Amino acid sequence: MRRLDLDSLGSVEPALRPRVDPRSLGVGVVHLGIGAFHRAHQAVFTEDAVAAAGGDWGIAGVTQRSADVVEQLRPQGGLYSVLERGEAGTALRVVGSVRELLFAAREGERLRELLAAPSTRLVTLTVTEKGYRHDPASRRLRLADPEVAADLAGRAPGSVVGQLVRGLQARRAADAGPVTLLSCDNLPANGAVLAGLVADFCAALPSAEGEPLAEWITRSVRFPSSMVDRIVPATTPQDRTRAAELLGLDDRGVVVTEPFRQWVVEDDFAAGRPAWERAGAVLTADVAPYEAMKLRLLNGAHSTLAYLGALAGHEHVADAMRDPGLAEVASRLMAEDAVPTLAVPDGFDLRAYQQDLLDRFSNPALRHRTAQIAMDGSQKLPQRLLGTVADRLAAGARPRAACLGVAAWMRWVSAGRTDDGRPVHVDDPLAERLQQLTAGAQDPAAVVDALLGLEEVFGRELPADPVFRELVLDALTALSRGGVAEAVRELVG
Ligand code: CS2
Repeated sequence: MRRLDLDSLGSVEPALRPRVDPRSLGVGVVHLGIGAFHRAHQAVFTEDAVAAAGGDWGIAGVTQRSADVVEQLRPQGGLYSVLERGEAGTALRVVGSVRELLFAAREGERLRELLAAPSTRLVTLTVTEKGYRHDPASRRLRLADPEVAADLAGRAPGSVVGQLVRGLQARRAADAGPVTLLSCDNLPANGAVLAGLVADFCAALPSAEGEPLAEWITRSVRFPSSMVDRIVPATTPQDRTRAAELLGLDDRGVVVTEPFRQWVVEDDFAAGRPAWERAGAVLTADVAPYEAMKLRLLNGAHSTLAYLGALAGHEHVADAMRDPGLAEVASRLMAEDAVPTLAVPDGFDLRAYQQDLLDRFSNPALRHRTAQIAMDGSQKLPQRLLGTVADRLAAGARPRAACLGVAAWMRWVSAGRTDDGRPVHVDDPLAERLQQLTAGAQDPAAVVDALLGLEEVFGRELPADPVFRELVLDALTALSRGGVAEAVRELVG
């Protein structure tokens, strides 16, 4: 079958083609971390914004860890399809907003050149929580991280923050003007966090180099925050086959997603932006209420369903949702624990939002693996569950569902096996530490105490709270004794 590219695009049904002529689109955005999420989210919003209001906002997509996406998309002229799978059926569109691809490890020079180009006015990021190389509890850059330390010593940068700071240094030297750095990762106050990490990196440089750079950054660079939302599971061979049927072409870069998409962006840009509001995004002065709502309700419930579901032998989130006990845990976590901690914008219907989340999780057309969401828990727990727990404890409440989520993570990283005896692979930047800490732990109390000692995850206050320890220990004890079934029964009856 012929491959999708700029020449074969003419054979695709017109309604499925990009909404902007890719050949006419110049690059204005550099995106770090061009995985499936970016291609199904910001790249779609950007194409629709340009279709509605114009602008040279084509994207140069940078991969960090592997060259796979470059190899998939470069021969296709950056084109790929987005396959939307909902209850009502499947839809496909080809997206053309990605105009250039590079693999940072091999093309660092080109990355620096792009970051220093006056035509680049926006740098966006989806590098996942661990890509920031910070301590989630303190939100400071881990200066001792080997990648960060090597970047500080002056090699061609390998960490995201190193790449950004060296790029900004080149931009300042080239007098290329202001630019905006927009984080699109699932971290609270992601813009402020990124600004802080860039400042931490500058402060660790020799002062003659770091100080004037930091001063220029303060004047010339904006770091708005944003809340992103779209469920994007890993693409399966079945998705590729389905896309080929709809396209009549072979597309190696297909991404699969749900019909829903949402983007709330703090409207604070140094050098313009695409008219994303014309594509359905919300541009606002304060993203914080939306962020907290999304991280605590969607991601908090997602992670809880992922750990409990994976331990109980459910391969996908929709399978876990078919288990009435697990669906009830998700719904109580939201309604009883998270909702009371949220201050939502006026007129926002939180009840409908929670129901929509349960429906989205139950979408049987999406094969979203629980093991995929279970990854990197040490980087996800604070903003997804621990914030909720801390706020509820401070209010004198007992957030049992959220503590069950924390205990399920503890079980996942310490038990080595699922309830039915299948081996667990812990994929986490702290995997080795987690393993060492819990290796000698003989009983649930020892596991809880060992893991609560992880200050970079739990901070100092929570581990010292006796109610928190008690709730997590009760849940972990039930998980160890009678598996997910018993722990869920204890919570929901
Ligand atoms: C998921 C998210 O993998 C995960 O940890 O919880 O990627 C989730 O699907 C998105 O945040 C939805 O917007």
